[in-house]
Amino acid sequence: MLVDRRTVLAGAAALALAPRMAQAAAEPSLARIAQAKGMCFGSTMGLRNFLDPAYRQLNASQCGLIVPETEMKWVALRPDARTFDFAAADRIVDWATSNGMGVRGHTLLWHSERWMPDWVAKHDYGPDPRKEAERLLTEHVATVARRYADRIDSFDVVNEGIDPDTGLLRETALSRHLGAEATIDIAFRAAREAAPRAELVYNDFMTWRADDGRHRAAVLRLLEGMKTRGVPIDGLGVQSHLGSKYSDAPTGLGQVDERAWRAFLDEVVGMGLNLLVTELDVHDNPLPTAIEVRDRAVADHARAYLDLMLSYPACKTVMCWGLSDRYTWLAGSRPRPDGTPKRPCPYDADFRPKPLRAAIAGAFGARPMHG
Ligand code: 9MR
Repeated sequence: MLVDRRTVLAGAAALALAPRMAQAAAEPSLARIAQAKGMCFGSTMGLRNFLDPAYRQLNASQCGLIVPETEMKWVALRPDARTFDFAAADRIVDWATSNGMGVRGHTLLWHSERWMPDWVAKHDYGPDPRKEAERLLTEHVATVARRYADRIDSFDVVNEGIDPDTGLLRETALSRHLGAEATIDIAFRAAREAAPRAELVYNDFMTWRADDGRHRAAVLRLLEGMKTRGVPIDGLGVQSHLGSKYSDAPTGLGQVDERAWRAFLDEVVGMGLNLLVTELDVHDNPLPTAIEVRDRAVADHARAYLDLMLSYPACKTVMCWGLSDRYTWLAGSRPRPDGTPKRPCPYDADFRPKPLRAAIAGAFGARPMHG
C-alpha cells in the first residue's frame, strides 16, 4: 500500500519537474532500487532547502525516508527550559508522511556542549542538580519521542557522544550533573518508554579511515557498556561523511583501512545491532578542480564504501546528508581551497544526477539478497 502510494506520488512529482529533470526522474528512483533489495534510501532536509519546491520534488521522487537536518535538535525545538516549538519539525514530518515517506528522528540528544542551546548551561539546576538534570533530559526526550512515535520508526537518540581526539565521552552541562554514561543511558531509556516500537540508534562519525582507530575503539567501548548495562539500543548510525578528515589533507580522500573497518563492523553486528548509513556525502576538498575527475573519484570512493557496508545484512538504511550540491552543509563549513563549488552529493547544484547517484544505485543493485 505504502509502495503504491509512493509510486503514484513520485510519478506526480516527476511530472511537475523541469523537462531536463523529468527524464532522470522517470528512471527508477533510488528508493525503488533500494527497496528491491529490502533497503530504505533517503536524505536530509532542512527548512531552508525544504522551502524550495523543486528540491522538495526531487526528494519526493527519490527518497523513501526523510530526516530533518536541524529542526528536531534541542537548538530548534527548545527556545527555553519550559517551551517546545515544533513548528518547523512538524512541517517537514507532515510533508514527508503525506508524500508516503517514512521519517527518521535526529536527534533526541546531541551530547556535545557546542551544539546544545546556551540556556542549558545557564539553567538553574537548583538544590538537587542531578535530579533537575535528569528531569530536564527525560522530559525532553519523552516529549519529542512521544509526539512523533506514530510517524517516526527510527530515532538517533544520542548523537556524537565521543570526543574523537581523546576517545573519551564528552562532558556537557547535563552530564556534569549526571555523569556522561548515565546521561546517554537515561536518554535511551526515556526514548524506549515513549516510543516503544521505534528503532533506537546511537549516531556518530567514526569512519573507515586509517587515522580513525581511536574513535572506532571508543564507540565500541560505549556500545559494549550500554549492552552490558541493559540499555535499550537497536542500532549504530554510521554517519559516513566520507573523505579526508581535515580539509587540507595533502592526498586524495585519505587512506582507508578496510580490515580495521570490517573488524569494527563485525563487533557492532556481533552485539546484535543494526547498521545504518545515516549521513552519506563525500568531502571533496583534496580532489582536483576538474569536475569529471573529481566526480569520478567521489563516486568510486562511495561505491567501494557502500559495497562494503551493504555486504552486511544488518545494514538496511542508507541516508544521504542532502541530495544536491546546492544545499550541502559542506559548502559553508568546509569550502574548497581552490574556491570552486563543492560536489559532495548525488545531484549537482542544478539537480542533475551525478556519477555519485549512479554509484549509489549500483551499490543497491549489486547488494546480495540477504534473505
Ligand atoms: O547539516 C547540519 C547543519 O545544517 C547544521 O548547521 C549543523 C548544526 O546543527 O548540523 C549539521 O548536521 C550535522 C548532523 O546533525 C550531525 N552530524 C554532522 C552533520 C554535519 O555537520
